[in-house]
Amino acid sequence: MGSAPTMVEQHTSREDILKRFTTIEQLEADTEKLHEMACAVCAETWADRGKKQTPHCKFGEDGVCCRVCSMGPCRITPKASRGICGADEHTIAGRHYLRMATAGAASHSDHAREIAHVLRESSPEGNFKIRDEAKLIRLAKEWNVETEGRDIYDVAHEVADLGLMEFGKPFGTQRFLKRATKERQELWEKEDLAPRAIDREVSTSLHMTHMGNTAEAEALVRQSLKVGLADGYGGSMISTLFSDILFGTPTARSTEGNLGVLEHDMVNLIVHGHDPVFSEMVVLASEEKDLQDLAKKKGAKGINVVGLCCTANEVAMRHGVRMAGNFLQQENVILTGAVEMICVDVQCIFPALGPLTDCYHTKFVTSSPVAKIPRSIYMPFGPDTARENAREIVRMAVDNFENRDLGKVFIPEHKQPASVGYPTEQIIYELDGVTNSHVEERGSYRPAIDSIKSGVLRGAVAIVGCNNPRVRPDFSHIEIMKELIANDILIVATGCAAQAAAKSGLLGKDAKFICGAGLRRVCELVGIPPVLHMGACVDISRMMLLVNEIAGDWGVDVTQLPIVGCAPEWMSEKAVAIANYVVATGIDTYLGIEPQVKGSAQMMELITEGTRKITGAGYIINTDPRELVKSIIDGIERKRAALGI
Ligand code: BF8
Ligand code: SF4
Repeated sequence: MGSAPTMVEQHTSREDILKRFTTIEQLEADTEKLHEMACAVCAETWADRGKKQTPHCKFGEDGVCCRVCSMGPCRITPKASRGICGADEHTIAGRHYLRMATAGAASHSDHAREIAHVLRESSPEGNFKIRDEAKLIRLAKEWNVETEGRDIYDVAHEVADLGLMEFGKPFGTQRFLKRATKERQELWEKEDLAPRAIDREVSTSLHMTHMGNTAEAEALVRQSLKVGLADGYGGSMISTLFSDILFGTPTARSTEGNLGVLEHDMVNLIVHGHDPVFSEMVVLASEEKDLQDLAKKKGAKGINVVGLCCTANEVAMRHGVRMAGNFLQQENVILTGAVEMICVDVQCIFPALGPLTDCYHTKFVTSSPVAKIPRSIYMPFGPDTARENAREIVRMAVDNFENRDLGKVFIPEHKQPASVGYPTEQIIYELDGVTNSHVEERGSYRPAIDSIKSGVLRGAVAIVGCNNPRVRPDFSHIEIMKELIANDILIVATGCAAQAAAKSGLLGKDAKFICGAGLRRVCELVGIPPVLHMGACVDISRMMLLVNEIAGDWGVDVTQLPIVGCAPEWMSEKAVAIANYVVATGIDTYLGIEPQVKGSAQMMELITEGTRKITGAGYIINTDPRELVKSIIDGIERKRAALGI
């Protein structure tokens, strides 16, 4: 249970409270100083490259440049309303949009497949063991796998095999669709949106967008929803649940976020990317005594492993590993001059890290054949050799400590306390505490639903996605979150959005002091922050489970809930896949960056209004964060009014 505010807290002014947070201006000043230091060593940053890339190509921005065959590239202009084959702007923009969603779904799902293979290789003596048996047994029962009297690893291997079949099975649809409400399942069947094997949907999408196939924009948007669902209820959900089984279901824990987590007197080792198989092992290796001793022998106080991007979220919520920052912070960590090594697995890794690390003593290690990057040290990482690989990586970082050039070191001091690790189970456990003080009996959605019905909480928003230099990075995340919590709207966050919250202090318990009275009361009663960290981007699948269960318990369709999604600064193709499965689930999705389809009026209509006729939800797009947050609040209030609450 959380504690009541102390006298001091009750009498502290809002201005004093606000001083406890790191402001966007402070975050920007740190970045600016680091970027100046980059200039001094002739290094380039995203800001330099961004200047050279603007103004962006208008055809690309509008989605009306096609290069899917070598008769092209073809561009739609006032003079040329069709490409050589006759494709118009709607076809071209629609195909591009579907290809983005497809690449996103493929990326999440390939990551999931790796984890499924690791689960298949798990063994009591091996590098990867089963850490959440109860979750494995529940899933085995859901999938009709015999559990009675069997060795837990036999069960795990059979579950892994079934999981792997989800990628390529010739018949049937995704198993996890059954976790959605009955209404959603029926709708997906009726609208032919229920995804078959994940690889099948990826292949079909590429087939549809090949020269000379689908030209109808609506069909391309429908397939975007379907391939999105193959991600959300296929790849991402498999990744999340199998990771929980292998590495443990996260629980609430304390950590810190922002560049101030780097240490002057320790070996700083950054883990960056997405796949927890790699980062888990590096974290464990860094704790081994002989490597810690080696660090001391080299003059360091120890080994400081910190995370970046979604890997940071994975290891923070399972080990409390501190988070150095999000996507656009990946160059900043190198620019501090205090990082011995940045080791990466897959996705969202700037190729710029190669030339940048050349300007510093920092070693840049890549570990996956999926993400080989020039000017990195490639050290392939496999389940059998994982511990040895991880030890070698850590040893290399430790050995590099003596090469740190103190003249190049600047570590910004800002960091914030953060509570992380709120998967679905933890959120329900915590929110059930609003009325149920019996810790061991908690697990009902009722108090959460009642808090929303009574208006103590007006609703909930999932804030997700990347940061993006097209807008003022992190500004939209932070401003939108502050405004929502001030309006008694609970936030769940993942990915780089969650990291933006961590950097500013919004994952800390002080954030309750800038909430509306209702949300503050809930935070105080149960001791949670108003922005709940749910994990990495694949963990948006956790959010899908949460909304489906709440809708089922409430007895309404998902579209009726005062719950929406928001990606204020999204940039990646994975975000397009996510947005599609969120909309397919019936959840309105507010975007602060325009999808690159503006050159097609039909596509703009389809993604904002057209999907609404199919799934009951669509995009609301506004590049002004103040207007975007206002439309979110209005949207939530409209849903409340329609429910009569
Ligand atoms: O998968 S939020 S920049 S790190 S894509 Fe990438 Fe975007 Fe960050 Fe995680 Ni998600
Ligand atoms: Fe041009 Fe059509 Fe080829 Fe695209 S598919 S490049 S529009 S000819």
